[in-house]
Amino acid sequence: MSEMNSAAETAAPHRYTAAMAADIEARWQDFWDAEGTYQAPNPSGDLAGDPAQVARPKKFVMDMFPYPSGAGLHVGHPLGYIATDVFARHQRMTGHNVLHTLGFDAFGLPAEQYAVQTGTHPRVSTEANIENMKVQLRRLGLGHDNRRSFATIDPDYYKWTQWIFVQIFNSWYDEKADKARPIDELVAQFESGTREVPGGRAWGELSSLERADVLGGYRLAYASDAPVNWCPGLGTVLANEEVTADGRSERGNFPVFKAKLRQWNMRITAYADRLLDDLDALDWPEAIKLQQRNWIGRSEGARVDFAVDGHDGARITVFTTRPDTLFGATYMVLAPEHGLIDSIVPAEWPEGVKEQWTGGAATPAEAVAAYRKQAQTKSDVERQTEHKDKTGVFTGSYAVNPVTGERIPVFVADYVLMGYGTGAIMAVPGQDERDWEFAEAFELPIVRTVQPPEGWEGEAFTGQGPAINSANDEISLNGLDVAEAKAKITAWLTDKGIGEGTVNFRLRDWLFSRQRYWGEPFPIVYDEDGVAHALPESMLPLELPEVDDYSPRTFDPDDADTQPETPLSRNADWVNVELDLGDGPKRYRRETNTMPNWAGSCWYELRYLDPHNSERLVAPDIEQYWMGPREGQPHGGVDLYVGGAEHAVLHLLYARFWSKVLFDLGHVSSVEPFHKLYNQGMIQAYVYRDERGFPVTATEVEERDGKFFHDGTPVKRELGKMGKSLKNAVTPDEICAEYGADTLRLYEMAMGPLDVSRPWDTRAVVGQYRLLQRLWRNVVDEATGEVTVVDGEPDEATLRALHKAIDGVSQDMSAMRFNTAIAKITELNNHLTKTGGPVARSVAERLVLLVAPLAPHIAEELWRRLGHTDSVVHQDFPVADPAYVVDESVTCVVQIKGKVKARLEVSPSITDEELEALALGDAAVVAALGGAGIRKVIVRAPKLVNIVPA
Ligand code: ANZ
Repeated sequence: MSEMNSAAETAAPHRYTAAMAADIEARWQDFWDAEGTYQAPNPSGDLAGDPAQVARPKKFVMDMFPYPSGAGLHVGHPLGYIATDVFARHQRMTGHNVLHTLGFDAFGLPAEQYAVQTGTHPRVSTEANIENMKVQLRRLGLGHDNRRSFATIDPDYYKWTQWIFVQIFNSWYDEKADKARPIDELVAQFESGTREVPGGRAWGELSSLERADVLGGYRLAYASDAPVNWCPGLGTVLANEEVTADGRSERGNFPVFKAKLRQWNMRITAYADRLLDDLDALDWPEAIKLQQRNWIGRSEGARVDFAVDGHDGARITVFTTRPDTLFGATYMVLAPEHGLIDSIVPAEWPEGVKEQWTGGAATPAEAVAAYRKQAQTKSDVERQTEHKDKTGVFTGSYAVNPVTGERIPVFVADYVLMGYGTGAIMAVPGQDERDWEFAEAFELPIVRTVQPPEGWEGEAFTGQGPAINSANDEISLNGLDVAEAKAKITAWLTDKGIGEGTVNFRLRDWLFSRQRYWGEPFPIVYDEDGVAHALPESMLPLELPEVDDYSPRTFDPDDADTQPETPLSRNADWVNVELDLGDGPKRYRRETNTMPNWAGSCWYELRYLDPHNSERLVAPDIEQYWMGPREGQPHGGVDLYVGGAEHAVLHLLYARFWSKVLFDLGHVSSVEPFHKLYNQGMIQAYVYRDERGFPVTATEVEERDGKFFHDGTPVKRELGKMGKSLKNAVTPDEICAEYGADTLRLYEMAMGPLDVSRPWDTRAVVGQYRLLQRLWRNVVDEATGEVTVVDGEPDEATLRALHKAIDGVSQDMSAMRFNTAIAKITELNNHLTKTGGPVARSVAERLVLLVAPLAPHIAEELWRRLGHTDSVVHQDFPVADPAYVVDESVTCVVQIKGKVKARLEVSPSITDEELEALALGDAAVVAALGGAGIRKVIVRAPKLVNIVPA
């Protein structure tokens, strides 16, 4: 601190300074901890408490919990935490039982990568990071119920993550009941014969392996050999959501390949419809709902079967959204990974094959093999990029168009994806742009089946119009519009048994295993036949074994032909075990994959409710109390969930899915985890780059005449993220040391609307510091430290200023407009400063209460100095007296034909009808009208009346 300040401190020893803020803040933080000020009582269990508080309406306010990174927090991180804290504090002061706490999402790749680099165990580094972050967070004065905090790596926590996995594994989706049910109920149906066993044999005749296979087709968690995203550079497979648009790993930016590997999946697709439908009743930003809808990607269409010419019984089933165009299907395409290809490829090229169809290969098999290899290195997005040159090879086989009877060539081409629909399409160049491009490149026939507008030539027509060229002896679509034609052909196909209407989703099942060490072990063992068994609850948690070598085996990032090796598989003692799963001791082999880092965040809201329960995930009455459905929240859920918009799909979709499974199985009463979602903006920071484009340390940059210099050389300024790598990180610790946490909190909340991104400006922080100094001065004498407030009534102007502020701040707090709340508090405080003289106690106290959610330490201190012995945290928020809120009168302008003829002083709450009557009765108006009739009166109460004479 500067010398000037210390001089001022001698003159005013009781001024609010950084040193005083530090003292106040530390003192009250200790007090709150000791008193358990922020503890939210549960209705029962070990956290039960004051029944009067439990009887209040509940508010469950939650943040997206942090990943405890080694770099610690910069000032951008706590933006959301401060906002939820302010909101929660206001809710507490308006009669709610508020649950607010924070845990840590602590499994995942970065900890493991850091551990590999430094040679420390990920648990050691992660726990140290958590401790460090807790210290940083505590300094901010966040009102968390610390009894409820945990980290996802705590065995007491992941026991229940594993337990939920077991519930999911042990259930199936009953389409008829439209919900998940225990798998035992399915087995009972197979046993009794009320449900036919796929394959047609009796359940009793199947071996245990065959039964396991059948059930695997139903379980909501199942292992399967499917093409997955294999990332040799990370040594693990990845979920679709973790692969970027250009086919690389989101983390590390390594190439990702399609590889066939046996992996665990979650059947999230069973919930596609419900995940879509239930979005409607959620109070979420529309943009996020839209992203989820697009990700789920529901599309209506039809399945159509095509016979393969010369291959008895072989069928290619396609999914199409345009069955009406069937008469125009002039060729077909299979995705390179399609399982049927090998069985339809003939030994020789058939006669009449065009040269560009063969890819220059001697046989169809060679052409297909070469093409497949090349396709493997491309991401789905690359393969689907519009107007890219279309590639493909002919399989040598023909299918039969079921309505035209024509033989149409079957191609393999990468613009068709295996992961969508059936991985096969009927190609209709006349109506589909991609098919048109392919047909041109491969000289395939084009038949239009929808009449394009006059003069339309040289490209596909994807619009609406009457069907043409679409008739045979049995059916004609000609003349029908697209919707009618779709309905007619779908009915015809269904009737013939070669197709039916279907709904297709873009959503895929969730790839759930990772070849990593630092994740939850699967509670799964395999018996000698390779059948998977879930561990019983008594064997949970299955703890991660201590291993010496927890680094994943990574490979040349570009080598697609590698195979993952799981770190857990290297520990033979842990992997091979003898267990009694109810039928005597037997040898088993443990699953050696671990769960993805999303698992722990799929259900953490529930554990906050009942964090120490060792018998259940959460006690039902406690879950119902905090999460259960209620008026306006038909699906239940957290009342406010705040976090970044980057989690729009992954975390929020996965958490919704788990919630629904737990609901179906009767473990929770809420169908949705998060009723209201709010995305805070980002705190951005200036990045300064030198000539070569490298960032230079932001604090060393000087500004001269709007130009920026580092060490005398010019640098460029741009707005970017904040972080160590861009050399522009500012830590909350620095700001707390320089001004105090209350100033930091106010500054972050005052920067702008919460949902908008804003640039950090350290030089502007002092503005909020000054506000707190003026607030202090309005209550405390800086020279003596005495409280200066006086008893007695304030003047009318002050009462108006006070109640207007109370009214405005109350509304702003509920709507999370903290920046405008601060502006109103500032206005009131300035009014008091300007008025001069001691402030009336009743005004000072209410001002302190208004400030309390935003700057809790100084508010607590002033509250105490004002003579109160109880904490400010649980006081009632002030209520505005409406009599002082309204302006006494406003001026209304009365116009005739746009010209002002009169001004009326009216009440601001006057209605349109009252105002119209008043205006028409006004003497000046009557005179100006001069007896002319009135055609129209436009009234905008309370400020304007516009009269149009006849
Ligand atoms: C014939 C057709 C004619 C099609 C036409 C479109 C227009 P959405 O809306 O995204 O569901 N398709 C189906 N499976 C595919 C796959 N695995 N890879 C690439 N394309 C695939 O799109 C469905 C349409 O995309 C389907 O309807 C199919 O082409 C294509 F005038 O069938 B259509």
